[in-house]
Amino acid sequence: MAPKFRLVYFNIRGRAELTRLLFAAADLKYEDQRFDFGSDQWKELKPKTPMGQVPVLYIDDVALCQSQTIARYAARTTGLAGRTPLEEAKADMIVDGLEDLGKKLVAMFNEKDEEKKAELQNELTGAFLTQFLGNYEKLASVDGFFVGDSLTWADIAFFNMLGWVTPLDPAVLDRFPNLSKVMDNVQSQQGIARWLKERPQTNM
Ligand SMILES: N[C@@H](CCC(=O)N[C@@H](CS)C(=O)NCC(=O)O)C(=O)O
Repeated sequence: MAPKFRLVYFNIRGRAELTRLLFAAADLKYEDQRFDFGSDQWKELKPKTPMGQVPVLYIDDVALCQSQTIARYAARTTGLAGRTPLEEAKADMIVDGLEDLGKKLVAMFNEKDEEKKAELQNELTGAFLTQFLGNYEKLASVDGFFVGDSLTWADIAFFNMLGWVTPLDPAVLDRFPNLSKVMDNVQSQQGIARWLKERPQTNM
């Protein structure tokens, strides 16, 4: 019998959204359990989670935490991890590389001082992104795939991460045709297109 999946997280996209997108791409049914940070539900659950944090994916009674681990498991489960060990490694390389951009985004979003925040944003959307996206452009194919000739979790992870960047600079991908194609490939995938329309609208 197929296992029962339950993904537990706050009511934000945050660190759970990549897994939600992967499940959506494969039309895999799961319970998308959400609660608020300050809720009694979270206070009660926190000590019962493996590392005191969410997201946690419950696979029947097994609790898996660490968002990247969960997403990689979801990618393998849905056939989106790559077809061979080398393809898997290439996809992992793309996903792990996105962490460098993720860290800069988190630092910027968490900055309380408005002047410093603006400085961090300028740095990010300037030289850093130009170089970062220049490298990623070379790693994507003209058909818009990072690995092989079909969608993998690398494409979906890129799409998900760029969702935090495009509100800061909507034209950021204009000079990157391969990456623009990756974005198109992901958002036009049937399950993902449906999820993007129906997912809860949250500001993070
Ligand atoms: N490395 C962990 C970090 C998880 C994490 O920082 N979770 C935050 C929410 S995004 C959390 O649970 N915060 C509440 C708390 O620590 O009490 C992962 O990627 O899953």
